Amino acid sequence: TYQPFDWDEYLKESNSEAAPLHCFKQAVNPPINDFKVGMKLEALDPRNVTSTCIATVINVLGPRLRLRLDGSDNKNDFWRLVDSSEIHAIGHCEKSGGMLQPPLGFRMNASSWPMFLLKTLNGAEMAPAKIFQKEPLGPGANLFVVGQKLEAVDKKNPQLICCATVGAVKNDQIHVTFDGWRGAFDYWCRYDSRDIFPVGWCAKSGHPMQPPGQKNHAGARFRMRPASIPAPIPPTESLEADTSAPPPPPIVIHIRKTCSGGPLIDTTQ
Ligand code: MLY
Repeated sequence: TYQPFDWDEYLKESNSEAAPLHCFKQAVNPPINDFKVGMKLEALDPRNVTSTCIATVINVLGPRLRLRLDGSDNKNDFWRLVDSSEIHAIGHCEKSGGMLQPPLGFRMNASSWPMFLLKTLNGAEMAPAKIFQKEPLGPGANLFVVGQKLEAVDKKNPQLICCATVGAVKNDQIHVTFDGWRGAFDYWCRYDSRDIFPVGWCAKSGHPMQPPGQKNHAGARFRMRPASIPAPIPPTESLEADTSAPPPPPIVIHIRKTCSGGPLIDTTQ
């Protein structure tokens, strides 16, 4: 059975606080996801945000959609919340005086776009306008404080939402650091990014959450350990020189004379 991550326990053990709800541009209650795999919609091309393209829902996870631009490849999928301002029902672009564009990297000749569009939309299942949700307003200023915990999209593995900490705050940006991952996945983003969520958002929305990694001391301290195995001794106690103990005996290494010990071993002695 799926056990949700115990944030209360983690906040206590790490002696830290959750960033308050009002810091985030997220709905107080995560939006309902009525989208189905295969539905088509309009989305801004993430690689060329001046273009509105046709996208297909490839996957759904909690209130998020995995999207693929029609006419593009399967290597550039992206995730959007159902209350993203970057997705709309088919027809929205034309109603607002725009024209649907081929995605960046359209796999056919540009001249075949009008016919491709026609064939793509013919008989397609289009996501109804009523299942799109209005984007929340969000805070008017950066209210984050260094050390606060949050849940954040791992931009290198964007299907994942993970345990994270505000590592730094600068003007309208925050540095998102992933607990237990030694900085390899950290990034800066605006305080009103749609990729950051309050503690408990995943559990509330039915989205999986990645617990802290175990690749640094912070992660290791919170790793689940059976009660039968004693806690490791902190390095300050185990590695510091103990002047009361006698010096250890010299180490003797025996090497057979017929063997080569390498350039640093003198076998003539
Ligand atoms: N298999 C990948 C996943 C890394 C995920 C890191 N996130 C959770 C911050 C790896 O180990 O590199």
